Amino acid sequence: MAGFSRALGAGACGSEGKTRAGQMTKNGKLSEWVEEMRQLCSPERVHWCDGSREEYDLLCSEMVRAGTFVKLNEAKRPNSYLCLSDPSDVARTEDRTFICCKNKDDAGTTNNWRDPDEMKAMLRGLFRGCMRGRTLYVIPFSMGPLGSEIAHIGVELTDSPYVVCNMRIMTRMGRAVLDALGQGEFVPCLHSVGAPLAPGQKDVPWPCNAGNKAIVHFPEERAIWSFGSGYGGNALLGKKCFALRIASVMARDQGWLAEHMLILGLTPPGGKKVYVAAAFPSACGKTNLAMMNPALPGWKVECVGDDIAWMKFGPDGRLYAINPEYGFFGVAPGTSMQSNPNAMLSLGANSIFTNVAMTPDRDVWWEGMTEKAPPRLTSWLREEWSPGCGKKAAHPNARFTAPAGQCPVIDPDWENPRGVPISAIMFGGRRPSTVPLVFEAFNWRHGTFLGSIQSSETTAAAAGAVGMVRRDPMAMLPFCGYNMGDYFAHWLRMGRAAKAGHQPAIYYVNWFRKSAEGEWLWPGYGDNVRVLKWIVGRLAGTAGAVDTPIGRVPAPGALDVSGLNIGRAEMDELLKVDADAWLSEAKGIAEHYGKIGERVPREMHDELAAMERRLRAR
Ligand code: SAT
Ligand code: MN
Repeated sequence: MAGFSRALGAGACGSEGKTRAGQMTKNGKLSEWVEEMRQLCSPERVHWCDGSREEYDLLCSEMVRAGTFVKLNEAKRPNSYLCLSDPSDVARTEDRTFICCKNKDDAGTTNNWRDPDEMKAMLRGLFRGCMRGRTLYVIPFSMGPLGSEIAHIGVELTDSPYVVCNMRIMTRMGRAVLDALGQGEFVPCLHSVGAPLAPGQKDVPWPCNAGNKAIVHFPEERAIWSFGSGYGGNALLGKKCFALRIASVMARDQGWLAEHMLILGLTPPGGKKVYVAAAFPSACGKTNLAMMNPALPGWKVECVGDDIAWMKFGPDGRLYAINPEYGFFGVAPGTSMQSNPNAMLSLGANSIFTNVAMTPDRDVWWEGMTEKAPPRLTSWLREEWSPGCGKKAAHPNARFTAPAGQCPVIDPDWENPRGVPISAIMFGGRRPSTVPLVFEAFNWRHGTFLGSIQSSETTAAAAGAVGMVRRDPMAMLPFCGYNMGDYFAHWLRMGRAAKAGHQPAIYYVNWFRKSAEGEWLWPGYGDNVRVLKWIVGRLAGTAGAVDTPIGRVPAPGALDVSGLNIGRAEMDELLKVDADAWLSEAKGIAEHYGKIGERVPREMHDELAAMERRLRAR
C-alpha cells in the first residue's frame, strides 16, 4: 500500500508513520486510543479515512494491483469489483464469537462467554505486532443518518483495505462523521486480519488467520476486538458486532430496540402507507421481502432497510425505526431479475462482489442469477468452471455490497433522522412443516412469546451444518449481546412503555411450508404481498381472522389468492394448526427455555402453558 500512502499522504487526510490525529480530530479519547492501538499493533503507517471517492478509488486500484480485487467490466458493471476470499474465511464464525461481560450469567447460555480481563490479555497477545508491514486505517462511521437522535458513532481501526471499501458502502463514513462526533462518545472497534508481513514478504490476495479467529465484544466497555477474519459480519464491525451485539446492550440500558429486522413501507392502492419491520434469520429472504415487486396490482413496497432496525418510542408514543446501515450486504446466490429485480438493479454499479463467479468478459454470475449457467466461468475458488462440473460456481454465502441509495424502490424517508413509524412487526423463519403461512399474536406479550420461540433451518450465512432446525429468538440468537432471558424481559418492558393503542401488532410468518410430497405450498417472493395485504387489513380492522390455539389465522377467504393456483385444500394446509405437532413443538419450546435458563421471564412460561392448554382443549 506504499503507493496509496504516498498518493494521499500529501493531502489533508494524513497518512504517515505516526498518527496525525491532531489534524483529524480534537477528540482526545479518540486520538489517545488510536495511538495506543498503533503502539500495540505496530502498523507501518496510519491512515485516517476521509471517506472521499478519491480515497476509495485509490484503495480499489491498490487492491487490484495486489490481486485482492478484479476490476469488473466497466461497460457492464461500472465502478465495481470482484473479490475472492481465502476458502477458510467465507462466513461468520459463531463458535469464535464471544461476549465478555464481568458476570457470566449476563451473557447467558446462548453466547460464548469469557472473562473480560482474561480475554483482553489474550487479545493483547494476538494483536501485538499483528499489523506489521500493513497500514492501519482509521474509519470513523455513523450507524444511522448523521445527526439522528437514534444514530450512534463508531470508529473502526483495521488493517484491511477491503474492510475500508466495504465500510464506505455499508456506513456513512469519513470526515463528516468526525465533525459530527466532536468530543462525543464513540464505540471503539479494533479489527485485524491477523497476518503481519515480514520485511520483503509478499502479501496474499486475502490475508487472514484461520486458526486464531476471535470476534470479541465487551458490552460493559462497549468495545469490539475482532481478529483473524476479513469476512462480512466478522470484519465489517458496524454491522452485527456494533449495530446488533453492542447496540442491543445499549438499547437494553437506554430503553430502545436494536433488532435484526428489515424495514419496509407498504402502500395499498389509493391507501395510506404503513411501515412494517420483520425479523428473519440470516439468508432467509429479508432482502427479498424488503424490496419486493408486489404481485398484486396497485400495491407498492418501498425499502428502508434489509437487515437491521434501531427503534425508539417517539414523543407521540409510536415506535420509530431507522436503518443504521447505508448499503446492502446481501446473499448473491438465488438473487435474479425474477426473484429480486430491485436488488439486481441496486448492484448494477458501484458495488463489491465477494466469492461470486466471474464470466469471461469480467462480469459476475452466481447460482440462480440466470436460468441457464454460462458455458464457462471462473469459480469463486479461482478454478475453471462449466455447468455440470459438480461444484458450485459461487460460494453459497457469496455476497454483494451495494449502496442502498441505488435501490430503485428505496423509501423517500429512508434517511429521515426521526425514523419511520412502525405499525406491525413480523417474525419468521424457514419451517417446512408445523408453522402456518401467517398468524397474528393476541397482544404484545403473546407476540413477544412468538418471537421468543422463533425457529428456522440453518443457512450458509454461518459456518456449520445447513438445514438443521434451530430456535432463533427474534432472529437474534447469534446477535444478542446479553442474556436472552433478559432480552425477552426487555421486550415485555418496551411493550409496557408504548402509549396505549400504539403498540405495533405482531405477526408470525412462514413462506417455506411444504406439502407431504415435499413441494412448496406458497409461491413466496412478490406474492408475499398477499400476506402483507391481510396484515394491513387487520390493522385497519377490515380483514377477518379466526382464533386458533397459537394465534389468529386469516379467516376463510380473507387472504387474497386471486390469480394464484391455490385451492381451498392447499389454503387449509397452508394455514393448518396441527394440535399434535404443536404439542410436540411445545416440548421443544420448554427445552429451549430450559437451555436459556432461569432468566426467561415468568410471562413467557405462562404464555407457553396457556398455549398448551388451548391446544389440549381443542
Ligand atoms: O456476514 S454478515 O453477518 O454480515 C451477514 C449475515 O450473516 O446476516
Ligand atoms: Mn443479517
